[in-house]
Amino acid sequence: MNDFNEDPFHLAGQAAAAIAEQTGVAAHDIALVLGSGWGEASELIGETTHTLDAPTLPGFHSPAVVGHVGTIRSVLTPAGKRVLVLGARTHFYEGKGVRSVVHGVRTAAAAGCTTLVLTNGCGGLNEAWTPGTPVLISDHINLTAASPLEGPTFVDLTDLYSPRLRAIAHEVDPALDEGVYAQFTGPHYETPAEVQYAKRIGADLVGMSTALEAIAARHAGLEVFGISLVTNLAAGISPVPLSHAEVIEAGQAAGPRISKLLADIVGRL
Ligand code: 8IG
Repeated sequence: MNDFNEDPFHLAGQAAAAIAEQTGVAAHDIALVLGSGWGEASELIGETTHTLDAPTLPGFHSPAVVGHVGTIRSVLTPAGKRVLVLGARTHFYEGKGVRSVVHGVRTAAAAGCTTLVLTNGCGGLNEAWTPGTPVLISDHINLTAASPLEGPTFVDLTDLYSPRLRAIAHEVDPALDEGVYAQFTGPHYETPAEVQYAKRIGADLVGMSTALEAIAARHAGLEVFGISLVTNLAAGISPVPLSHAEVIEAGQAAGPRISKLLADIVGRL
């Protein structure tokens, strides 16, 4: 069942070739991964010229979660940039392997992208971040005990989340806070004790994506930008237990505001 018995970079090249062929766009500039709560953001970024069904492309699977979108779009911005919008994130908890998790990122790199924008929905450890608050990712802690890199690939991750791109985001919204994102494996949410552990090791945000993709992106030479939508206070921070319905609801309520924010940021990249 796994397409990844062969070289993952070769498979990404095949997917990129299929994207170029189906869109007629030889090279894209920016890749955008849409996480929970960010689904409508691509409408404001520009004109969608092509919509591809992700699972028809080499190496892509159908998304596992309601609220996640299984399409890949080519969007033309007013500034003339080509954005490859990946709505089909594969999560580590799906058990398809790390190669599957980072296939979209590697495909984007093979499709010519030089910038990667990662978005996600996550839990917040800072009580001031009410559900619906966007937070820039300044760094990450990878708690998956996995890496997308295989063999002696000693990639430097200093400044993984580009200070240059974070400065651009701050120009768009000077009030944006920054935080360290901890990627847990999921699919369960954390226990309150795990949230306290995350806090003590320096995390501000907890989620189930992004870190592995950012590592693969750096290895592929992409400049990385990450932004989280705090859709809930992490377990134990709030007295109320978490529900997936609430997470979706907080994302929907924040939708228009964060879509505009993201479009303004992408418009300046
Ligand atoms: I949305 O509280 C969302 N995703 N690990 N913890 C983790 N992932 C999340 C959370 C959360 N909220």
